[in-house]
Formats: sequence, structure tokens, C-alpha cells
Amino acid sequence: MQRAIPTNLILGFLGVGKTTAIRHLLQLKPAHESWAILVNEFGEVGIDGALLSDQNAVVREIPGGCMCCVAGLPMQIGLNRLIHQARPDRLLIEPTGLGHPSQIIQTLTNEHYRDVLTLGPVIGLVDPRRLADPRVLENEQFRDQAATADILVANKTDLCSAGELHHFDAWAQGFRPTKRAIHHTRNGQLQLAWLEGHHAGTDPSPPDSHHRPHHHEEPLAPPVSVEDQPWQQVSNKGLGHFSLGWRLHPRFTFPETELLALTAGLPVLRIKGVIHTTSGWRAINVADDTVSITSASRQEVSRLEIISPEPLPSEALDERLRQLAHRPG
Ligand SMILES: Nc1nc2c(ncn2[C@@H]2O[C@H](COP(=O)(O)OP(=O)(O)O)[C@@H](O)[C@H]2O)c(=O)[nH]1
Ligand SMILES: [Mg+2]
Repeated sequence: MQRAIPTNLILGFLGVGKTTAIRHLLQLKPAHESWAILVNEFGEVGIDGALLSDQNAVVREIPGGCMCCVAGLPMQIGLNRLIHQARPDRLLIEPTGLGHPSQIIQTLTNEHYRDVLTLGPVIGLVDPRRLADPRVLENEQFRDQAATADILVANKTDLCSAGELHHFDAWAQGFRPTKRAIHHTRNGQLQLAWLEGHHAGTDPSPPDSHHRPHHHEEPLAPPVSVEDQPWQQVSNKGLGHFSLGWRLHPRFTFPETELLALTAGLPVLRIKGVIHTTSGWRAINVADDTVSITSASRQEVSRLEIISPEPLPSEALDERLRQLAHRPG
């Protein structure tokens, strides 16, 4: 019988810095340990997996919808495969920022995993600037995430005023039972020591919204290869959000600047992509109206995803993207 695998959930809203934090933690990973990462994204395209693929860990994705809905069987299947394949010394889970973590915790702490996993501290990342918005404080998913977290971490502190950080501290200190720790970071610079210990287990019960379907209920089909279908567009909706994504053959290359202008004028919350551009592979990230482009490792598929609070004109966007595509030969 193997030792139960210490497991940590990294929670937080869309764009707060969860994937960045996991990349940072992987840099700190002791060389003799092997780690595994389970990611679930709201969209169907699987970009965080691609962003983590060049790190030294085994990454598995559960695409589609919100993890509270896939927290049952799809998650158990993904998790079982990952554990079996990687036999990791630690497991990190990044659920979609759009979702309730309580269901995931129920799955992770059920009978089946009792001897397999031990749930360590749940880390909740928060952008202190968002606390000024009453809609955020009232948001059911945000509240569920904050209540579940054992440790609350203010990230993006480089973008925060002293007043915003003060507000965060006061808010974080107001929880009962009190949080194990409250930290401030930038660029997801979590410390390894924060992962040690046990989840307190005072979880809110899953909210009622779980009992009504809030996104499509189709089974999770494996993605079609871009060799067979070089241009694929996929969409998803749920929890008041819409995603529009593409999986593209790398023979299409896109001019960087024009690509960033693709959604100009549209109400976009988040753009993520790992894309073959005319100047090489690039990771594109737009969160809170901040754009970042970094070079990325070579992939087998270009992926792009847009998340918005209302449906996007998918045909018009697809047409614009096709016009940007350079095809060699
Ligand atoms: N300025 C700033 N940007 C950050 C910080 N942490 C993350 N980011 C950026 O925020 C964007 C979203 O980060 P990501 O980790 O993908 O968020 P996730 O959706 O929670 O996984 C990326 O462009 C990151 O580089 C931070 O502390 N400060
Ligand atoms: Mg992420």
C-alpha cells in the first residue's frame, strides 16, 4: 500500500493567477519528487494544460463546463488515470474559476479516495481589487471558494493600492472559523510550506444550483485530432458565462498584433491561448484588460479561448480569425 498522496486545491476566480501559481510551485518542487496536476477549465480547449506541459510534472485535463458538474464520474476517471500513470508524490488541482469547490471536495474525500489521497490545505487566491465590487462579494461561487479555503492569498499585489490590501486583510480576518493563514503575493509566488498539513473540513454544503443543470450535459468526447480536422471551433456556456474556443492545426500561423485585436469592442472577460504565430509559439493571456504575451514551447495544436459574460458572435469571429490565418504553400 502506497502512502496517501498529499493533495492541494488551488482555488480562485477567473484570471486571478492559479496557473501562474502552479507553475511557480513546480519551480520549487524538490527534484526527487514527482508531482501531478489535474486541471479543469471552463472552456473546452484545454489551454492551462498546454501552459503547464513544459513543466516537469504529469498534467491531466478534464475539459468542459464547471468542475462541480464534472466532479463526479469524469473527475474520478481522470484522477484515477492520473494517479495510476504518475504515482505522484503530490497532486495539485486547479478547478475552473467558475465553479463551486464543495462538490470537488466531496469527491476527493469520499470512500474511494480515503486511502489514496490526503487533502492538504486548500489555497484560495484572491485579487484584492475585486473586493471593492459588491457583486463579487455576493457571488455564490466566490463565497463558496473563499469559505472553503484554509489559506487566503492576496495575489496581484503589485497592482493593488495599500487601501485594497488593507480591505483584503480585514475581509480575510473576518471568517469564522478563522483562516489558518493569510498571505500577500505577486505572480502566484506561493511557498511550499503552505501546502503542508490538512484541510480543515468545514466546507459549505454544495449550493442548490448544483441540482439544476447549468451547462450542457453531453458526455465528454475525446477531442478530434487536428490532423483529421485542422480547424475546430468549440463553445460552452454555464454559470452566466460563455466560452468560445478554437483548436487549430499548427500549419496555420497568425500575426500577433492582429490576433490581439480580434475581440476589440467585445465584452470579453478573459482570453487565453497558446498559438503558433508568424513569429513563433506564443502564450497569450488577457485578464482584467491586461494583455500579456510570452513565448511558449512548441505544441501539437494551437489553442485559443475567449470567455465572456454574454454570447459572442461566433461566426463573425471565426471569419476574422480565418482571414488572419497564413497558410504556407
Ligand atoms: N501583474 C500581475 N499579473 C499576474 C499576477 N499573477 C498572475 N498574473 C497574470 O494574470 C494572468 C492570468 O493568470 P493565470 O495564472 O492564467 O490565471 P488563472 O485563470 O487563475 O489560472 C496572466 O497573464 C498572469 O501572467 C500578479 O501577481 N501580478
Ligand atoms: Mg488557469
